[in-house]
Amino acid sequence: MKNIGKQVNNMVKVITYGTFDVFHYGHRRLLERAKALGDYLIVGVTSDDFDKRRGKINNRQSLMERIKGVKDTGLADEIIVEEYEGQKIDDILRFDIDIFTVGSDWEGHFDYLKSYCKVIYLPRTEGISSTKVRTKQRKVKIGIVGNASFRNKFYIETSFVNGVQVVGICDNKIPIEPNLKKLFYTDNYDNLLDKVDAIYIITKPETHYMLIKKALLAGKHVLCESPITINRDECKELFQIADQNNLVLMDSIKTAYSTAYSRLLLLVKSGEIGDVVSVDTTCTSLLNEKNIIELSQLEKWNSICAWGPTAMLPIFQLLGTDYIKKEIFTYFTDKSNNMDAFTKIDFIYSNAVASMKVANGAKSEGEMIISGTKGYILVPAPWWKTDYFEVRYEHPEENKRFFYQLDGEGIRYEVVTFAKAIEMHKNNSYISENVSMSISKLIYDFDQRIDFTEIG
Ligand code: C2G
Repeated sequence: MKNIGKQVNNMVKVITYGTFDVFHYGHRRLLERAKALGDYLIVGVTSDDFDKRRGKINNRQSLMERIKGVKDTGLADEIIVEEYEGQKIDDILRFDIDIFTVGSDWEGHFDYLKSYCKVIYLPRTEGISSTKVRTKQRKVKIGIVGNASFRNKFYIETSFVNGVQVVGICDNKIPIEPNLKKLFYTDNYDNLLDKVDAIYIITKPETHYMLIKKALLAGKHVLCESPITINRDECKELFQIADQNNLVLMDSIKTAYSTAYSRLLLLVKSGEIGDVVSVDTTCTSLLNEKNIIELSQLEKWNSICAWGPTAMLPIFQLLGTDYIKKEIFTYFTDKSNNMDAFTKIDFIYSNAVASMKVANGAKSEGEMIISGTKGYILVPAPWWKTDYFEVRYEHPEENKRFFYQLDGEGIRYEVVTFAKAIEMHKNNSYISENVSMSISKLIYDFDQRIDFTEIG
């Protein structure tokens, strides 16, 4: 018996789901056959978030573009968005579906839906797939510059991203990491630049300016571990060169690409905690045998360069870069080499204050707190690679908790953004040039001891 919810009596309703990235012949054939199974076809297109959660981060197209691909066929009577695990059951009940269908690559996977409607697996069209279409597009060849051990993590994360490939490495020693041994190796930067379309720089900050400038002048795109330079004017100059030459120059701070972090920014900007009166960030990691991966990176970087950009990011992104005053407090371990064990910076804005603490020679709670006139946000340690935060109010029963999966500490999403920026000829970095320049300025002020107090 058909219920009242049906649009026409005895109409057979069919539903199918998919990502439909770079819509191709296989998709069309699937939709044609799905449509032929009944009278009314509903197509569920996966949301970007849902795809991310199920491990598909390589979509070339956004949700809207993918929906358009389906719509243009004229085969779907209705298009919906698939957003969560278990939604298929909800949809089948809600739309009073008679037939669920999907390609035979999913054979058996959706048998659990048989208690709700008929399930039909349609033979998959051989010889075509989104992956094939995507890989036909030329890959962006990336070269790594530098010896920080973090480079291995970058290499591994890059392998999850379509359209890019790490092909070479420039360092003064042959890499020992098994992954990196397979790459083209050179100790001559020009040789590397000859072989790549883009470079990822993970050397000490004082070397960045020359490396970036050379790469840009050679027509190569650049992703550089923050800070881009240790001087604001140099940073500005590099962005100008990139701009004039239609090249991408991106500041690399992986936290900016964590879903939880970017959702948190939007939540705050939409007034969820009222006006922001204070942003407080702490990033510390004491060097010991347990964090050997970070050890060799931080060994060479002082606290302000290793952690400063990450700690400054939410302050600048939430309160802007036009602070009225700042004061830097530093505890040195090795002053002659500019090695700070601990640095705290206080900022005063016209309507708010902020503070950041960074250390690789001292320990504290690595959390972030954003205080507002209606409530506050707490991101527990380690906040810079978080998948979770809480919005807290005066009455605890109103508190809200948010969780967003974070894969690869944000690195793979950062590389996806970099690759897309190169492809679209558009700098779509999550970190504005202004924020990057302000980070460089603060590092400069630290080096020049401007607004500076030494403690200890
Ligand atoms: N398809 C096909 N032949 C191909 C490629 C895809 O028949 N050569 C079918 C798939 O089997 C699927 C539909 O086209 O039914 C959409 O394919 P994708 O966009 O790859 O969707 P997928 O990620 O498989 O998502 O929860 C089920 C998923 O939503 C299906």
